[in-house]
Amino acid sequence: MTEASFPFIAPEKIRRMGVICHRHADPDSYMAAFAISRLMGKLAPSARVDVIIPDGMSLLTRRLAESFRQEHLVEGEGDGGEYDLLVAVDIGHAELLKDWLAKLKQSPAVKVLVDHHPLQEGSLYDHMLVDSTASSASEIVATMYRQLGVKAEPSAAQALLLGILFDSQHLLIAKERTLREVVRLIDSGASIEDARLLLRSPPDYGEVIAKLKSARRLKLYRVAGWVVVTTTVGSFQSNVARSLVSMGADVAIVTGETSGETRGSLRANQRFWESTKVHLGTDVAASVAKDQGVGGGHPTAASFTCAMPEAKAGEAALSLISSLLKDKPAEIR
Ligand SMILES: [Mn+2]
Repeated sequence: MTEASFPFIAPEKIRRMGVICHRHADPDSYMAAFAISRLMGKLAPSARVDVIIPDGMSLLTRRLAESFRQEHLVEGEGDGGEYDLLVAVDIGHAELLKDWLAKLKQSPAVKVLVDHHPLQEGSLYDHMLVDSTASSASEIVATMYRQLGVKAEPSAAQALLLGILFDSQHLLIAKERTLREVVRLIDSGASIEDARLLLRSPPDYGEVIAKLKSARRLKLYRVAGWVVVTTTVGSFQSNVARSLVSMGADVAIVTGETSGETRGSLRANQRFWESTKVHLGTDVAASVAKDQGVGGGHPTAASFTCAMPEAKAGEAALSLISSLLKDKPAEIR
């Protein structure tokens, strides 16, 4: 399936379409959806395009969405209207569609997935533009524009650059092809300086406290020569895990109970992934949550929710990683 066949349905048959983000939409998901809606403005000018936010946006996304306004933004349920085309973007696990998973299943629309997460549930969709080697969903959308021969207008180019910067750690993990797409977006009118400024957030002291408190509760382990840390915190699990890896941990396991369930966030550095090939998404998060929750993600960044208490969930992830590394965790005191 190639990007050039998008939208897989005759444009004149599209009266209304929806572009669905994942729950707690991040900038990559929102910006990719925004750019798809602009793309449809060129491919099917008479179609009404809704950008659908099934269950909230991150604070940063909310702020960015002020500058990248969507004429038809549907938050939550929607009006029950019929869609001819539904495009899900940056979804990862289908559960992240929340209430829209059932709507997607029941809808007679042509269903398309645009994603850079490893494919977990393909049977939902009629067509898939999935490339887990792409930096971001936004990069895939940039490729769609190029292969369809549609020039991105400056606001769409800027949106895609924001999505790519957000998901690639400001290009730190960008591959050559990502950089080539970035240069093309700049040629279409995007500004990398503006994008960096827009992504900069004022400090959130809730997050600062969460990070420092979880540092106080940190447990350190040596596993097959790697430094693995575990901690618990009630919110900001992914931010905490990311900052522990930037402090030098090879793997961070952060779990916390919120509203009746345990959320876990796992991060590793690139060196860990390259030398061990332990994939935090498919090997760890998915198996920890198996039978009692959902989990998945990327090789070095993954998350899960489950019914285990927070400490148990952390231990389960640690023992799974240890067994994959064929070693026992030795606590460093
Ligand atoms: Mn993404």
